[in-house]
Amino acid sequence: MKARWDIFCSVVDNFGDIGVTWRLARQLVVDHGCDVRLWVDDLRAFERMCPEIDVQRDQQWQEGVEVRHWPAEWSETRSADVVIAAFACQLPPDYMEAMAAREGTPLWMNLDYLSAEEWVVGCHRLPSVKFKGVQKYFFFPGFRAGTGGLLRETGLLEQRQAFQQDGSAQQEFLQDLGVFPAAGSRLMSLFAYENAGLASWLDALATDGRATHLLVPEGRVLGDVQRWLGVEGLVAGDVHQRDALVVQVIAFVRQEEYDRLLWCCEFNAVRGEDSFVRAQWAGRPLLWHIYRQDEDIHLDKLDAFLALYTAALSPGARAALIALWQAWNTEGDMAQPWKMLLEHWPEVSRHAQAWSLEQGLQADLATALVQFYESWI
Ligand code: TRH
Repeated sequence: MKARWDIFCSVVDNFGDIGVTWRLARQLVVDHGCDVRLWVDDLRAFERMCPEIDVQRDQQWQEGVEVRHWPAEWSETRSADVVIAAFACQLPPDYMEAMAAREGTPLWMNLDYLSAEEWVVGCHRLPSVKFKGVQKYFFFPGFRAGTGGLLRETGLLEQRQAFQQDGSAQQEFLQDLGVFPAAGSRLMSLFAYENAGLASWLDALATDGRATHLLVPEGRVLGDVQRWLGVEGLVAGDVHQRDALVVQVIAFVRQEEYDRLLWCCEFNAVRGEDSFVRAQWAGRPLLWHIYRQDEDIHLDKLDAFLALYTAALSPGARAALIALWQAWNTEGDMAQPWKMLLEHWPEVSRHAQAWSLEQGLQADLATALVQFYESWI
């Protein structure tokens, strides 16, 4: 009999919580034949990346996943075989009672945040709290052997490579988005939080010897883009040129299209968790705007990733990449590090490709979860 999974997602802010759980839910259905219910407390955030979502409905099916609105007032529900609380969200107390009352004990896991830090390996799959005999486990995604790996759909890298080798497929995709970059220009994407360092980067791009076409999905960074352009009320479809730089605002697209967008670009600025991983699968150089945390603990996470990611680079390329990422995450001056990075572009590009293939050798997160469940029963 198919295993039944319940995934609980509380949308704290932004799109990462729903982005990760929606991707995981679909993959469990498509790649592993599981029965999945995805409980989401905010269907509006979900609708942005999956426009078919009907925000009025408490129960609906999307791509083989049973999507349930997680109501403030919980009504009695039987527990599944496997229960995932995403990002330490608290399950409804009545649901926990249902887990404890169930004949066969369910496997209960907390799906944690992604981090490249070393301690993650030691904590992955460890028991956490217990509720009336039901044991909860930590499950950590990660880049290192001994972690739960990264979300990666079956065949993703092959699809990406085929698309990147198919110039007309890329052109058609971009045309559908209304994107027509000038021949020879460097296509880049920018998905970021507010960042006071942006102006110095845009200045550098505008005065660069090579033209850049920068795609900016609607979102939090638009205020800084507007300030730099000296305009107001930017919306999807707007295109502005300043010297060598064309800035184009595009609509927030569905997740699959966002992947293709990343695959088309020579360089991607991404943020949070899920877009960060997707940019790595794109096999192209990237810049990460990490989600800011209290007491700057996010900077430790940033350093841990940089240490892993740049380990195989030459000293010059490593220094350039680290300088750029650190400037971006401290809202510093981007001009000099960007110029340094351009000097190492071929190496950094080759490395992005090699990194994606190397990470692709690890078991993906959904498979690791299924394997954990199978070894547990
Ligand atoms: O939206 P985010 O900033 O989410 C963050 C992080 O997950 C962070 O770790 C968490 O603590 C915080 O939320 C609460 O960035 P992230 O993780 O990249 O999620 C964005 C999602 O949006 C991702 O699934 C990709 C998707 N997306 C689209 O589907 N279409 C688009 O056009 C764009 C730009 C993104």
